[in-house]
Amino acid sequence: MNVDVTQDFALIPHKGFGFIRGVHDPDDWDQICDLEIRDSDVFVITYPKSGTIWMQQILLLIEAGGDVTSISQVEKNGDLVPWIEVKGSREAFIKAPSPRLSVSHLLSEFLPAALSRKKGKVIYVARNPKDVLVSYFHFHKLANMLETPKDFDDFFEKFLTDRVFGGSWFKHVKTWYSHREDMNMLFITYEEMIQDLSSVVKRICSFLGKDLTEEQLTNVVKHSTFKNMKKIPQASYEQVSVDLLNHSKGMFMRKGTIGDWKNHFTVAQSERFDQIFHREMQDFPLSFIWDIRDLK
Ligand code: PPS
Repeated sequence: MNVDVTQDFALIPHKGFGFIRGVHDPDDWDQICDLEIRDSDVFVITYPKSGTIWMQQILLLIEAGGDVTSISQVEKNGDLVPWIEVKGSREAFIKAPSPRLSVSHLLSEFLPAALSRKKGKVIYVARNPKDVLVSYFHFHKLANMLETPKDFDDFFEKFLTDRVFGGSWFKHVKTWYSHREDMNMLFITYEEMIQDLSSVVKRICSFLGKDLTEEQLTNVVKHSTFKNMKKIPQASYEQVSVDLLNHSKGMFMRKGTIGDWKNHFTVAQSERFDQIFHREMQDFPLSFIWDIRDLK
């Protein structure tokens, strides 16, 4: 990652979205949408903290037929499945051999327009936003490109007023979901992955047209569990330079569960969040699991 971390944490507004100084290059913002897309291209789209690095690991393992040694040559999985919006990725994408696997937190209008002509494939991963908020709060403490929050209450307000990279969680999920018919899109949730990873991996394989043996599927699942990913430095981002992630302040692979928000939200915060959620999502056909005990 060719990023240049600064101490100016104010997001740079561009067409209603805030970019991170030093991490995102203004030259890319209006050019990513013009990229030519191959049918074999795969974009994983997430609001931050919704399962991005988990999907990086799964896609890499599917490509390698479950062989975990395929990632041993790199420092981190993001070298193989880069964020398309991070400086340098766009140029690298143009020259990369197929299949090109990328991740992104951007809104749909910034992504290649060809996706809306059913070129390439999109996997959108959504996570319940209370857990997203908590995960993002902790990530802000270790990520040097993001401002360390004063406290949880302060971050709670920032998240609800869209003053974080990624903007409004509601807008992100809803606008991407609205493209599920015009794009080749698989829409999955983090909670489904927690509930039954094996079924989700099979759905991803079928979506990508990958025909893995039972043994290969078993290995993909085995090497992408939270416990095992934590032991793989490339997957857990433990080898990333301290300039970017300060692991003495927390781990990328933190809890990996559903419902940790209950350990952070006050009753008043939870009720306020619920009200906003119901207002924003009342016409939206997606439901989330908010508590690990609600898994079937
Ligand atoms: S980022 O920075 O936006 O790319 O972060 P992202 O990868 O989207 O989200 C990080 C959260 O995903 C959790 N994670 C997992 N959970 C369960 N199983 C597996 N294998 C897994 N891999 C990553 C990670 O722990 C972060 O969630 P929290 O709640 O902070 O633990």
